[in-house]
Formats: sequence, structure tokens, C-alpha cells
Amino acid sequence: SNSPVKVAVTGAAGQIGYSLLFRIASGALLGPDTPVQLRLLEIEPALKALEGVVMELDDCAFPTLAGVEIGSDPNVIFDGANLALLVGARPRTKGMERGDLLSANGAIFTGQGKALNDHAADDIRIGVTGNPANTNALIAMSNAPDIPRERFSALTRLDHNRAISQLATKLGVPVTEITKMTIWGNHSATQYPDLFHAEVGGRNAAEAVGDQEWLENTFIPTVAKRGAAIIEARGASSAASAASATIDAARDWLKGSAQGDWISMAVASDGSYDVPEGLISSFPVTTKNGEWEIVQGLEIDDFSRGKIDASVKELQEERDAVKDLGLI
Ligand code: NAX
Repeated sequence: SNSPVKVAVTGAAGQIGYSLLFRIASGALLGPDTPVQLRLLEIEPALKALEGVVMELDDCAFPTLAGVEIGSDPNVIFDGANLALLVGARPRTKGMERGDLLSANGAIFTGQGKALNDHAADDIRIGVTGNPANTNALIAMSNAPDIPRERFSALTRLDHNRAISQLATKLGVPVTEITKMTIWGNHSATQYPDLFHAEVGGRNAAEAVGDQEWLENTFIPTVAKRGAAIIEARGASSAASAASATIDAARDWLKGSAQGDWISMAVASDGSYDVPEGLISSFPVTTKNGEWEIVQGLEIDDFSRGKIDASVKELQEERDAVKDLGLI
């Protein structure tokens, strides 16, 4: 029998955690034959609530759940972790400036980066969901000098899935017809969901839509502002869909993306598509055996160039801000 894969999750008592943990424990991430040990990190005041979540995990009697550890010390919780899903972050509260948000999260992700560096397993892979996800991933990566930088990614898979869903609805086709979707740039309102390289049943998606006005003024803003629309409707931010995307992203990273398709992941740029080297920016990637590769050779027209550049500029500003704060 195989020994359990150790999956660390931070912010485990939060909204996303409440959906994510049960799906990981049930085998949605690693399949029905791979036991998982959950290692759950929370801040001290949330540990009691987390104990309640663990009671519920116990009560599911999941065959693939090989154990649960909880705690508030990342040095303990990340010990031996093979996969770390960094979901917990400090949300922006009323009156909080962007700099305040970056420094509050900076404190979290510098500490977690160091703890991963010192205690995680050699094959560790790290996915950051907590916002600002790209820059939090940059901070963690910069504070973990012994972990190869390609082991860090930030989540743009939810945006990717939202874009697929919007396009499928527009064209009246099942989501399974849509391939080669790309989210470029930052997981923020500046992100660029790209229909010029996506395909619908093998046909170019922008051509299939045939409506630049819809693409520019409906599709892009609907995808980019979907998070706000969900808060408006539900009174709380996306949680189950964010958990689902976190699973999709980690599963595809470890097990490989589908033949003839690609996925969107925010990863450290190697300079591809003129995105400055080292920025954690979303790209079209293929994955295999736990490694990702940026899809090369896509032709970028002026419209797409402008959109990518605008989002990358925002990432550079965030990087400059956390550099000024001494976090990287
Ligand atoms: P919640 O506020 O419900 O949960 C966050 C949890 O993190 C809380 O239980 C909190 O105690 C914990 N936490 C805070 N600091 C911590 C630390 N230092 N160590 C461990 N745990 C800590 O938020 P939730 O709705 O679950 O969202 C979590 C994060 O995901 C937020 O930053 C949110 O903005 C982000 N999102 C990212 C998305 C993406 O696509 N990348 C989409 C969904 C979501 O908005």
C-alpha cells in the first residue's frame, strides 16, 4: 500500500476550506487509490472552529483520508508536506489601503515561505489561492530560496473556468467543447481572458463568437468582475467554485493537463511573451509529471498585447510595493 500524500492547507477554517477539505479528503484531488494526510494551518483564534471541521471530516469516514493534523505553527504543519495550498490570507477590510493589505499579507507569506523552505518535503509544490494571490506567491517564493521557483504558482484557474463557462453559455455548447482558454496576467480586475487562442470544437473561439463588441464589453468584464457579482448576489465571496478551481489546478499540475489542451496558471515568468522575468503572471501552460511549461509561439495581436501589458504593469507595481516594504 502507498504511504499518504501530505497535503497542507492554510486558512482551513475559512469558507474555501470548508469546501476544499472535503473534496481533497474524498479523493477528488489524488484519486480513489491515494491516501491523503491533511495538515491544516489556522491562526490561533480559529483553531476551535477548525476542530469542528475536523469532527465533520471524521464523520464522513472517507476511505482515502489517512489522518488530519491541525495547528497554528507553519513550521510544524508544513513538516513533510508534499503539496501546500495557501488559501488563508488577510482580507481587505473597510478603510484598508492597498499598502496595508500588502504588508498584512506580506507578514503571512514571508513566514510561510520560510517555513516551507525549512520543513516541506523535497517534492513540495505550492499553490497560492489567498489574495493578492500572484504577489503573495512572489513573496513566499522569494522567502524560500532552497525551493525551486517553478514549484510556486498562484491560482487563476477559477478565472479560467469562469471564462470557459461564459463562452460555452454564449455559444450554447457544452463546456467540454471549449479548449485552449487562457487567462493572462494578474488574478485581479486587470486579468485578460483571451478568446483569440481559445477553440470551440476545434474552431477559433473569437471567430465562432464573431462579435468583438461582446468580447470586449461583455465577456472580458463579466469574467474579470465575476467575484464581485458573486459577493453582490450571495453576500459572501466565491467559495465552492474557488475550492473546485484550487483542486483542478493542483490535480492537473500533479497529474498532467489534457492532451491537445492547456490550462491557465500564474507562474514565475521566464520572460515569455515579454512578461518580465520573475513576475508571477498567468500564462497558458501544459503540465506533465508535476512540471509546467509555458505554451510558446502564440501570436499576440495589438489588442491582446495592450491587455496583457496593462495587467503585467499592475503586477510590477505590486512587486515594487512589496520590495519597498522589504518583503522580497
Ligand atoms: P475566509 O476569510 O473565509 O477564510 C480565510 C481563513 O484564513 C480564515 O479562517 C483565517 O483565520 C485564515 N487565516 C488568516 N491568516 C492566516 C494565517 N496566517 N495562517 C493560516 N490561516 C490564516 O476567506 P475565504 O473565502 O476562504 O478566502 C480565502 C482567500 O482566498 C482570500 O484571500 C480570498 O480573497 C481568496 N480568493 C481567491 C480566489 C482566487 O481565484 N485566487 C477566489 C476566491 C477568493 O476570493
